[in-house]
Amino acid sequence: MIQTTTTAHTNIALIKYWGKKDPVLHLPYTDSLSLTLDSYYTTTTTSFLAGDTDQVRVNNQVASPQFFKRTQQFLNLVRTLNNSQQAIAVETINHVPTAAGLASSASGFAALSGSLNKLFQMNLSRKELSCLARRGSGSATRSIYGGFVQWHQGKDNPSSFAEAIDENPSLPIRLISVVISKQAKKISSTQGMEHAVNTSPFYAQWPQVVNCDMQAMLQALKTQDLEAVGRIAENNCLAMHALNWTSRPAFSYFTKETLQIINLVHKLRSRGYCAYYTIDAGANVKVITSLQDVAAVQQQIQLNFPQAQLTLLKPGPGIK
Ligand code: 2P0
Repeated sequence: MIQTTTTAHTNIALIKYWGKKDPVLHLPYTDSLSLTLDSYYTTTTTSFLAGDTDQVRVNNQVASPQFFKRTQQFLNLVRTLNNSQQAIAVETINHVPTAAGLASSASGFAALSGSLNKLFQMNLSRKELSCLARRGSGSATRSIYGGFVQWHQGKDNPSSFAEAIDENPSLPIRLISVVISKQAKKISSTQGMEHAVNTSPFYAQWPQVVNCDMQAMLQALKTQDLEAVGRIAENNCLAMHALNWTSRPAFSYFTKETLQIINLVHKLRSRGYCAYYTIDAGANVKVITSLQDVAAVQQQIQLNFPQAQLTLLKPGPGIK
């Protein structure tokens, strides 16, 4: 039996993707930029099945109907590309604990794309693989590569791909994932960004904001300016969330604790620590800091939020 396995790591966006100009192809309105993370990854094995029913298992259990449906849609796409009707078995192991507050769809669809690429002997380049992963989930586009990664929005399927900017960063960046809420978010990323695109009067500004932030971020990475990387990421994150606050009706992923952690980060920064924050489509906060300050920053967060679960994150590799 032919069986192929691929591992892909999660990523955190420092310049956010928020809005699709083509919801079917998952073409975003803007570029985005992320850091692939070391500790959290997904390993996916695929094989052909004799019958005509796909099988999807996650962490050694039959997948939920919702997970099965999303995976099968992706299998259908890959079968169409390969002129195939064969049923497929998918075995996914997520080393992304829900407690980490990070999405597993990025690593999940990147790993699935890599595994199917080998199973169908498609011989896709990494650039083509990132296009394929995009069809599963936008953020998966970036998880093909390690380190700092830019996703070019593009104008059609082949031109919307990710590219490595620095796969083995020497920048001493560290992240602390601060999990304060394990409740499932009420509004998914897909729904949240769609609502912002359709109703926020400020959405028209978003592409300009991202263009500016992207230029500044690329420059900061070139000059290895970690404080600038943190500052630009924090500002971009706030601009993304402002789209949600200004949607009609307005919504927010922030909770009381989110704002309290933001305040603490400001306080730590005023005391001279390298500390910035970024927040995705949820209440949890990722604190951006330096190798030098990470221990002190971590200690201060834990002291102020004894109930929070903290995880230390470093740059990670691309798919294997
Ligand atoms: C990002 N997020 O750039 C942004 C920032 C969350 C906030 O991409 O609809 O699961 O499947 O393309 O990739 C999370 O959304 O959304 C995300 P779909 P995805 O990382």
